[in-house]
Amino acid sequence: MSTSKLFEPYKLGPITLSNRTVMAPLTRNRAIAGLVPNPLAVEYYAQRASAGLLITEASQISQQGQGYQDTPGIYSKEQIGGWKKVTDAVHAKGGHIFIQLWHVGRISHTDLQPNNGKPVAPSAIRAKGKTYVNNTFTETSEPRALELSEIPELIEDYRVAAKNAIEAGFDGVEIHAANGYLLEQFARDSTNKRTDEYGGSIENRARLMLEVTKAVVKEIGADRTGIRISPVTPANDAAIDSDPQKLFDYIVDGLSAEKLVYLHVVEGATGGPRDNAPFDYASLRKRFKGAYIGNNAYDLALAEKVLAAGEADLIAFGKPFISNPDLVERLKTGSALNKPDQATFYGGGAKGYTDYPTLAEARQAAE
Ligand code: 8OZ
Repeated sequence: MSTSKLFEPYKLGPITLSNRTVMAPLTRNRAIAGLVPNPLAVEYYAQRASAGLLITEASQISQQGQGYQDTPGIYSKEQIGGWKKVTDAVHAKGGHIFIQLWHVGRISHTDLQPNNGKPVAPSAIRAKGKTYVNNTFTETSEPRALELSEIPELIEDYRVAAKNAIEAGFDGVEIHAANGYLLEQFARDSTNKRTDEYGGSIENRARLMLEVTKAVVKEIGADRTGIRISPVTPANDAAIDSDPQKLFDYIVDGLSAEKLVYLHVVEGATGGPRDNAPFDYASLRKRFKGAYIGNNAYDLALAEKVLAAGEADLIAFGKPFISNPDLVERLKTGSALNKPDQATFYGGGAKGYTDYPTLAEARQAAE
């Protein structure tokens, strides 16, 4: 039985997590009509409620913010109602849950956009790569640059989504500022070629992320607001910034000044190597006053090492949580893990979603 820090409680703002594991946000593309969370999501998240903190799959703040089919939203009454069932079930099992607020920016397709318009981005630069629409992988559409006059309504969409999240019973929200989506597109000089106050200098490129953060904090409070960043990921065709360290040191200073409850960092290439590019994560850790959540390819040994060294407060696991509803119990007892089935990650029903067995269920089945 492990006695590492990973299984000790942690006070995150007003809530106390029962341990230091976090279920990372995981896109599953199972929303039903109206982009309402699937009723199966109630069981899926409740099955995983022994995580210290659950973060939902990325959920778009508006129709414009959607980039893949069947991802849930957090902008309609029906969506709020669907999520309320999820949060109630998680809370009934003693768990805690944040929702990830998402705007994909240019990683979208005209078929998903209001009036089949172009997806929006800092600049009209198309991402090389595919999104999933109409039941198939499809090239992303050419985006258009957001007008300066559209930025206040965009920030307003984040604010309303945060308000909706609290109405839906979430313990807080995570602003998705990672993985090549809108806020990261604005931050990096590879994807942002604007000449107004949202482009050019680091200060200007960070502006949207910090303004969104301020709006969300003002609406729901800093102790219920976290953010996810990925300083050097190549995800979604976002070439690494010309000076990622300077950029993200500046951003994290700004986030810390807002007193956000946590900073969630994808270290390295999302879902890939942790050392794809040089970056000093300790610098972010030092600058940020709230909790630091480390993520990307952690196993038990690395999680224990990093927590023991004080390099992180919490550790987020992604794929292991897909295939192990009782991941915490398995890690604690040194038990084998179920392997995730990639074929059922995106779309479909209960298979590969709510049917992964717990240790007890596996034992029973073996009898
Ligand atoms: C996998 C497939 C589609 C979207 C991310 C929201 O990378 C995602 C995502 C992951 O942050």
